[in-house]
Amino acid sequence: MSRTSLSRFLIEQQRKAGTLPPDLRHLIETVARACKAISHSVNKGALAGILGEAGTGNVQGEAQKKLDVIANDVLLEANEWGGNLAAMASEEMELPYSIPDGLPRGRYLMLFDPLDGSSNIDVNISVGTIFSVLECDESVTGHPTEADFLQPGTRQVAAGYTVYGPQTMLVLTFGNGVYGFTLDRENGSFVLTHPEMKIPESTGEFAINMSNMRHWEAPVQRYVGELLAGKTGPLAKDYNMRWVASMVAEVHRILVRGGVFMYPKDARNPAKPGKLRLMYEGNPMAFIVEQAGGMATNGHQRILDIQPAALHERVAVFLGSKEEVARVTAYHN
Ligand code: AHM
Ligand code: MG
Repeated sequence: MSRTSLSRFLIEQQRKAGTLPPDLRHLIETVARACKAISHSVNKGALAGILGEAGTGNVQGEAQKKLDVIANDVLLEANEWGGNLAAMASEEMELPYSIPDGLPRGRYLMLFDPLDGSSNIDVNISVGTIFSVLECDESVTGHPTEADFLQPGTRQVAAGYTVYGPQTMLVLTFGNGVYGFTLDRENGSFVLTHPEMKIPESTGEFAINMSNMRHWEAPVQRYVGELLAGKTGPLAKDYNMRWVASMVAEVHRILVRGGVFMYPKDARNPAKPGKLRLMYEGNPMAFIVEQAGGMATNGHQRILDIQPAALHERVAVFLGSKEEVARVTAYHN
């Protein structure tokens, strides 16, 4: 059986006129290498003494796990030498990280959540890395600042995630479809196993943290109420529910077999539009989901159209199979 490695896939994309610039290809190769290293650490777990709390907090006031910090360091270290980035931003760092003077600088900006779903690490459930790539404006000559990152998701030139589950898989888009690669641990290469991933338009599966039900707004209460009502309700269908508490795992499940994922606004934090972060969770996942034929909104508008006002801005998320996301969005509007 002839296998397409990630490297071969990327070179082929580059050769198809104009679809993938060489520096973006290098950047993706570097990110993939970093994700392999993170995958090794995640797999070792307690054997390497890296489970548990790091004893520090991030800018959002969340306790960092040791593996959050390790994954962040791996991504920074791998990419600062690559020569393709002008700066990086991460869930784990308050401010953007500029490529140090003296190292080659490129024209891209990358944002990432180094280890998403990290409450799952200590209990051996899937976690993941999410990343989003933007172009740095040509007028920026010095070190990019937060303002240079504040571009809507429509400006992403690439996005992807790696899920560290029973298999480690890298899923990518450059804006012409979604491609999934499985890590072959024996030879250390990502192999194209899921070409042209497509989300089924309709679904019978939803994902939401039901324990927050009493805090949701009326349109979400109504929609989830209808899902729960099953065959005898207005949707005339029985639905199944899953909640991994790891967005990467939920989005991956939805890419493979359909479904709708929701993390709505919550009355406990009226000032925040949601829990998830727009720039390194909402946007890259929305780009991937749309490229796979699905839909992603904040209840009112397309996530990709939102003009961010801050690096760590939050967003309500409804994404997945078109029919369902369209329905819950219509209930809001
Ligand atoms: P994290 O980036 O701090 O790991 O938080 C994001 C995660 C998502 O992966 C997941 O969908 C959500 O938080 C789960 O939240 P909850 O524990 O409220 O169900
Ligand atoms: Mg996260």
